[in-house]
Amino acid sequence: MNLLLINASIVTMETGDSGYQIQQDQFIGINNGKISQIGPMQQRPDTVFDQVLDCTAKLITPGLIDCHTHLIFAGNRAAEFEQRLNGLSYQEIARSGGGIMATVHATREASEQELVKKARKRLSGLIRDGVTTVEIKSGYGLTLESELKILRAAKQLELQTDIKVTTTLLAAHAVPPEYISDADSYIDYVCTSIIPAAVEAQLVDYVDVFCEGIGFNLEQSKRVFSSALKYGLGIKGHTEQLSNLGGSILAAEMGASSVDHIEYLDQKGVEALAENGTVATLLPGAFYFLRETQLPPIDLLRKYKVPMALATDFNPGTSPIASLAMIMNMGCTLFNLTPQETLRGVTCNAAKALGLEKQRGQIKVGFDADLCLWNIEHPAQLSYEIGTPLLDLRIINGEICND
Ligand code: DI6
Ligand code: FE
Repeated sequence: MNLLLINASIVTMETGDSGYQIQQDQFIGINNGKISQIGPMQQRPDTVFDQVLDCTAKLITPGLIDCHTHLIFAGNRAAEFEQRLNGLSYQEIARSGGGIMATVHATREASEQELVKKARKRLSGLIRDGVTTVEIKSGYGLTLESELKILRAAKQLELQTDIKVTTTLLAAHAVPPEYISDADSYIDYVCTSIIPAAVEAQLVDYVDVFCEGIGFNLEQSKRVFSSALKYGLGIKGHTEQLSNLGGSILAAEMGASSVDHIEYLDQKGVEALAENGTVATLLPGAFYFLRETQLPPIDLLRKYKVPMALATDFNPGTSPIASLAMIMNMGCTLFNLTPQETLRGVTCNAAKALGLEKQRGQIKVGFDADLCLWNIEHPAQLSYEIGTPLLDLRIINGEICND
């Protein structure tokens, strides 16, 4: 199956500023799911293609990548939202057994099929906004069986839809009730039982840790990362979200592909990211929903040329926002990112956060033919307009998606 796109206006997102410039009157040839040729229409190939798509009046970008979600869980936390509006803090609710643990209880009760069904609805919001790849974390099971159930549900989602899924084991998300006064023993269990089982079942690409006062300390985080690396998995961290424990430096020095949230990251932390090629993943949805005031160090990240990714962090407690368009707008309005930076954040830099920078996130010969056709004139519209469906269609592995 091959496909030829003609009369295309494309934004390639290749490195350098030119990647954001609109290139008019282009063709894109696609063979076997990969981009095989790109060029001006005058040089359109005369070989026969199975299908030709006229892209007049459309703008084409790489398919969008949501590189940080917790899409799979049961229950909802609207009551807790209400408690917060009545004066309790996120940390207070967590310490009193609500928060992440409330979702853990509901998720343990749910069947794999129920979890898939609920996640498909949430995913439809991301698809509406042009997502073609999504990262999905476990972390609402906190037992071997239930963490694997969540990862299997993530894999099911990939089989049942056209979306590409990267899976991340976040068993170190919170201390479960079974280990409540013994976090170290829980970390033993994560390292010696859950990680090996997830590897054995081929369910996991990355391992993540919530390194925070209400999560796990540096020493515990280090043990989890070491265990992941021993099994050949990638690592990433929820770090410096609510305080600065030094988790980002630890993760970066151990080779993390990204550190995520990072509102409290300081200069030393930014330097560590720059030195180790670690992506800074910004999550303005959680910042907004928790009404945080501490801004991530955007100017320092720019100064040190740290690639910035942007993601929904979709989850029931701090970011129940299944819209990447909304998040791109928040990236601009709350974090002062430019529309060029937000688009990089959900294409090339998001690909890098998932170790996929040589395959996805740019329109480039040899890359996966994952594309979005938009009914827009300028790429800044993707960060500007909220709620209007701007997407015409998505192409994944060279196949036109019908949704
Ligand atoms: N940080 C977050 O913002 C989410 N997880 C994390 O480590 C929140 C998870 C939740 O409240 O359910
Ligand atoms: Fe998260």
